[in-house]
Amino acid sequence: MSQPVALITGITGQDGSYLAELLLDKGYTVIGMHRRSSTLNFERIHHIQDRLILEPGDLLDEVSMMRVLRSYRPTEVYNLAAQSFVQTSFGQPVLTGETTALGVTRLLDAIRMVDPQIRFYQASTSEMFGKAQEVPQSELTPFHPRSPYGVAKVYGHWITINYRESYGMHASSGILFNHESPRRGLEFVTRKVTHAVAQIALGLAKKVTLGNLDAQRDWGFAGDYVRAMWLMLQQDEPSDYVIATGETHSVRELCERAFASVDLDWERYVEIDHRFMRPAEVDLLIGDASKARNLLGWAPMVSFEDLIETMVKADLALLNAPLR
Ligand code: NDP
Ligand code: GDR
Repeated sequence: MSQPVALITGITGQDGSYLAELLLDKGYTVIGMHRRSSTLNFERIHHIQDRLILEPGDLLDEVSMMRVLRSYRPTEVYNLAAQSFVQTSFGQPVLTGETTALGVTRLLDAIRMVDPQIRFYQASTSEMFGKAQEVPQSELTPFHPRSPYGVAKVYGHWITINYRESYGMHASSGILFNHESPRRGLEFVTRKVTHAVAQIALGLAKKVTLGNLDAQRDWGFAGDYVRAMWLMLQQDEPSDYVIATGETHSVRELCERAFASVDLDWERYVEIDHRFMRPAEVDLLIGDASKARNLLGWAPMVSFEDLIETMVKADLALLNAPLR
């Protein structure tokens, strides 16, 4: 059998790097689409760069996606690219809509024209539940997004279903709850905290400034979650799946846990700044991943406690400290 070929958009992001590793290990030829920038941002894929085919392209530019699809004829496309930071979506709602919502249509339509047999994965999100109508949230929970990002992702989710229903495409959506790792962007709260903890432990900073400590999230490990993406595209039928741990923790607990891992009391170092509060907040997310467990055989393997400890250790190592 010939080698399977996968295209990943958002290859330079957290999930793109873990998914690329997984697919390479499975023997795929991996094409990574990245957008042009004046400085290279391949830090997350540096270690596998010589095994990847990297092609410039942008979700804002359908022509670039058609070109990549025609050149490499992938059998699977994973759409991980997005303006993914919720806070930024309040300041740049139109760009967020162009990329995170309409970008999905551009890619789906390019696939439809080049080869509608290509299997497609859309990176949907628990942010679509927003002001959740029920707890825990499953595939059947109604959406009530609370940010331009969440609204854009609802569009991306429904256009994926629409292309599935209209053109019979094998298009699936993973409704993934928050997932983190040492490769998480520094602006997201877990990494912001673990990086600050490492800096404080090493005497490089004195405090960390946060927003809403009461927000609760269902945090898992990104490496576990990309496995679910791949499993979705191996099914005979396309569908939508919630991927979550089923456990929730507050930002306050995150701080407690992260500071405790270097024997510090978080209350001495955390300050509140209203700049980090959002115009509308998602208060409580907790996912019910029973469908994925039953149909995909998927389960998370890394606990919240281990995840946070690993992230703190990685940040200490990054700042060149001896591991504790
Ligand atoms: P990141 O923010 O780490 O990565 C986003 C990627 O999208 C980057 O590679 C970025 O490129 C790329 N990108 C942004 N805009 C464009 C564009 N116009 N054209 C092409 N590429 C673009 O996100 P994650 O890896 O954490 O998340 C992956 C996907 O999953 C996203 O769609 C996110 O919204 C979604 N998601 C994430 C969850 C999480 O907890 N991590 C949970 C649920 C969904 P560049 O490096 O150049 O900025
Ligand atoms: P989220 O992640 O918005 O859930 O989106 P983020 O880590 O940004 O926020 C989580 C919660 O923490 C609160 N918070 C802070 N957040 C940030 N970033 N910085 C702070 O200083 C801070 N203080 C408190 C937030 O208010 C929020 O309630 C992530 C992204 O990866 C999305 O792309 C993805 O879809 C969802 O997870 C699931």
